[in-house]
Amino acid sequence: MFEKLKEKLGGFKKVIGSTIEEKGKEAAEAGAIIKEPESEEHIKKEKAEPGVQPVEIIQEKPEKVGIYDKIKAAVFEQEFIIDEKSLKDHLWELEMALLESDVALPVAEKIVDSVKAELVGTRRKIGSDTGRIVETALRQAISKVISVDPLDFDEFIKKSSKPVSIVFVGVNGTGKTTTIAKMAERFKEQGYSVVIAAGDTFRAGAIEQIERHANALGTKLIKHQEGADPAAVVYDAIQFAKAKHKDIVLVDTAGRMHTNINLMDQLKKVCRVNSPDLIIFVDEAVAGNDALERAKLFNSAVPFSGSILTKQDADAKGGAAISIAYTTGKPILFLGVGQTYKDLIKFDPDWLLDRLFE
Ligand SMILES: Nc1nc2c(ncn2[C@@H]2O[C@H](COP(=O)(O)OP(=O)(O)O)[C@@H](O)[C@H]2O)c(=O)[nH]1
Ligand SMILES: [Mg+2]
Repeated sequence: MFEKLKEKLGGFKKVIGSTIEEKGKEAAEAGAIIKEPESEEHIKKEKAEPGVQPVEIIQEKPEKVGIYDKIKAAVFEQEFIIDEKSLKDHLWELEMALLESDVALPVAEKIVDSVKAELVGTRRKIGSDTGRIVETALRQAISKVISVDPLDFDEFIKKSSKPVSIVFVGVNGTGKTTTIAKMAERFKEQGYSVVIAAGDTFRAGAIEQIERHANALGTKLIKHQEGADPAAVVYDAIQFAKAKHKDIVLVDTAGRMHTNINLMDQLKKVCRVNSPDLIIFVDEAVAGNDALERAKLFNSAVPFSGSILTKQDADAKGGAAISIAYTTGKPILFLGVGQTYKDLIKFDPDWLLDRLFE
């Protein structure tokens, strides 16, 4: 999980860290006294016009060794400024690395811009821990793009009046049905009672599939015949939950291509008739940029509250998790990391950042 992205970021951190270190060393070894930039304007000017050196380097040639040593020591406590020119190539490499890891272009650009803003033109102490400086810049940049409109899922469930209904949407084969089973298991462990609605009345065998899960989990299933109106199945499931004081209704739906207008209309109807408390978009991490496109279209048809990315166990790249949150403006809520009921991880941005930089 995320190995590739982690490796790329690690490589970037190293290369750029040593470039900055090099620059600091050069200044120090030249025995230069680095003057403070005259004003903030000066720094801004450098940002606007790369090449204008904001730092004046005065070559001091001390006569006595003793004084020279003193100056050198003093230089290490001085600061220098990282200019755009020395980072340009590295920032380009960072952008390529992000794209190769399935981070979508606008998201990669945003990350690179904020790393640049963080590093270029800021004063750094000579001799400071460059690895840490770069890591902090990267962490902040990624954190900015994934920390969108947070939804504290468990708190939301706790506070909502019951039953809480959750509809799972997405294309075929991404893991909706499996995820519903995993969520049912998680809710039961938290002490909630669960009802599942067999809302995939479209695909042959779908009702049997969810029924097997419901039986294995000891969960009530509300189902109609194959081909029935899914909006009616969901309606019945919610009525059942209300009558029997059940806490959670998990709604399975047929996978549909985001381009299939009839099926998308059917999904809109399911949501319009039943006003679910949450709509969750499910897609697979391995789909990368395809997942992103689908997320956008589903979100415009049935605006969802958050996403679940499945098959993260099979995806080394990791970019989809970053891109989907940024592009839809909705948080990733969980990651599917395997095929058993326990293979569901609650997602939060800090968890991902710790993983990427551990
Ligand atoms: N490796 C892995 N496989 C998964 C995960 N989630 C679902 N799957 C598998 O993906 C396939 C399709 O899942 P299913 O739930 O039927 O997808 P649906 O069509 O969206 O309902 C099944 O073989 C699942 O076992 C996951 O997190 N990791
Ligand atoms: Mg299914």
